Amino acid sequence: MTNNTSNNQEYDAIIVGAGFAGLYQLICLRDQLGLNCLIIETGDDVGGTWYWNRYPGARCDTESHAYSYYFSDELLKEWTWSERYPGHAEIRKYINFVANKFNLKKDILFNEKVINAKFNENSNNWSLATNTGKQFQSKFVIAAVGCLSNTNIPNIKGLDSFEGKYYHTGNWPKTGVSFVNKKVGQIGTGSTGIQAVPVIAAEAKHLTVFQRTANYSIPARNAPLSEEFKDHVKKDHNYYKEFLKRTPNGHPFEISSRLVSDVSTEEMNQIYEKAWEKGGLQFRATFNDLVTNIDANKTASEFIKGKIRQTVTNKKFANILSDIDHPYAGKRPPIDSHYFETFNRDNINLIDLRSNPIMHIDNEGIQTKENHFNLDIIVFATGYDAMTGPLLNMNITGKQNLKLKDCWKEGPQTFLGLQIPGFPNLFTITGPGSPSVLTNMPMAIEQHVEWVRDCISYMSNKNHSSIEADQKSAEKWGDEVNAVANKTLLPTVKHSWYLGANIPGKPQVFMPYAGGLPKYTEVCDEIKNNNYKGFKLA
Ligand code: N01
Repeated sequence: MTNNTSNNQEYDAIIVGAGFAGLYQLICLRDQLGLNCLIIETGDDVGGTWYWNRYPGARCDTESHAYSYYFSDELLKEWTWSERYPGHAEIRKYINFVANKFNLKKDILFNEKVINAKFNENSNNWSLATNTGKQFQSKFVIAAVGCLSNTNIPNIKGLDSFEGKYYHTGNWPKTGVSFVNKKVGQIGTGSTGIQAVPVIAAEAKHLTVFQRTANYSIPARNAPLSEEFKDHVKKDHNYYKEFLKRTPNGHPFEISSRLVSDVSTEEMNQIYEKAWEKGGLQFRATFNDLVTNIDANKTASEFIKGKIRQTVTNKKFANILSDIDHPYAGKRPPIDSHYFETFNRDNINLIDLRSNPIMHIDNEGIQTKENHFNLDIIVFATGYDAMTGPLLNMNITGKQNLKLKDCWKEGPQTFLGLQIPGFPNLFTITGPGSPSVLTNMPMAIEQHVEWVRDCISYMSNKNHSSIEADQKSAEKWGDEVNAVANKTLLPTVKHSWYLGANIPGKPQVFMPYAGGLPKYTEVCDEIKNNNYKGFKLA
């Protein structure tokens, strides 16, 4: 890959990150508005989250026909997914296909990480610096850095002394990792850990899973797509384009309007059974009140716990796995391929860290309160400093020397997750305060990217050189984000990464907007149609 840019260049717009968001932003600003743009990307290729997440079993849990760009009919006709849920390698193929089709790589600077971004009030532009000392100037900066790109390896005493190898799932070696004849320990049982366990156990000599919080999971029922379905998606993509925009989470299924109390227990169980057989995230769409009413939620939670107990034959493991302390879908609900069944293998062990916590790591492995585990490889499926981490990592300084890390010491404050008061001409794609991680990401990304494009186009037409979120608008939006979240069960799960609770010392604030993508889009459109009311234009 060539880096065809010289040092200290000036751009109309610099986009940070070459994932789904950054690539589409480049198309919008460069090809549609004719701006002089550059993407700066840490990796050596496009892909964003899928560039880094190559761990065993890594697969998207949005169905492939929805996990696509919808802005180009031509692209929708040209690309064909092979499976119900796309694997990480196929997604990288797709995103490379897009980058090549739109000739994007020539405007991407790879292998450079933005480590500083500073707004210059006199010249009304941004200075960016990278880890290799390169400097750039740009009128606009668009942070397309992803919500889950700042990996979290917990600070466990003695990790440095471990003589085996250790890896974080979100920074997986491109060359892969062989588990053949290895004793492996995996810490973490979130969406990632649940995908990794069956694949690692199938290859390794032995796998020990260290679980802190037991988790729900629904079978994904992944399978190759039939030729009929592939044809249907190509022929009817306009139907999905409209559908995905009107459904709250941007997924390709209807959310039922019925409440749990509308049906008999027998009917309810039949509905859950059918959804379990069908598999996937639509399990949570079986009833309208699963994420808002704790009694309704308990019925789903108990159903899944029952399935875990039926599946896992070792009673001790079954109890550890089904001892779940929070409502179903209160945390991000995982889907899996034979996760619970894997605990019936004879080369797996499960440790409940709540009763038997990790004390330290030594040269040979992991020491818990009660046992020592000799290991060759430790896999950290321990998640991310989500949403705010990737932005704070850029060391952003706004007007009057305002540091983002100081502004956000009590938690993130944004207007619509798109802009931060005090940081003019900086846009954040799927930033905190936007639907982002609660939706099918490409849908949320397209909406944001197009909003930013239209905003910059408006500024150019009206001869504005600067836009900045108004402080009061951001405060009001923060209240709205909280109010909407509080109508759901999501903020009640105190160990959720949605609240930043997985990172010691991180302020605990519910970060995504839970009101759904259609409602959010309506708010954004109204602001746009009112000449960007709530933003200061100059
Ligand atoms: O991370 P997580 P993830 N000691 O934070 C445990 C998306 N995603 O990478 O629950 C011991 O959810 C932690 O325990 P606890 C999706 O949005 C998408 O799995 O904090 N354990 C938990 O079990 C998802 O939600 C896809 O008590 C520790 C696990 O590590 C998000 O990424 C696929 C620990 C971390 O779970 C993040 O998922 C995969 C410690 N010190 C992921 N620290 C798609 O398919 C943490 N843990 C699109």
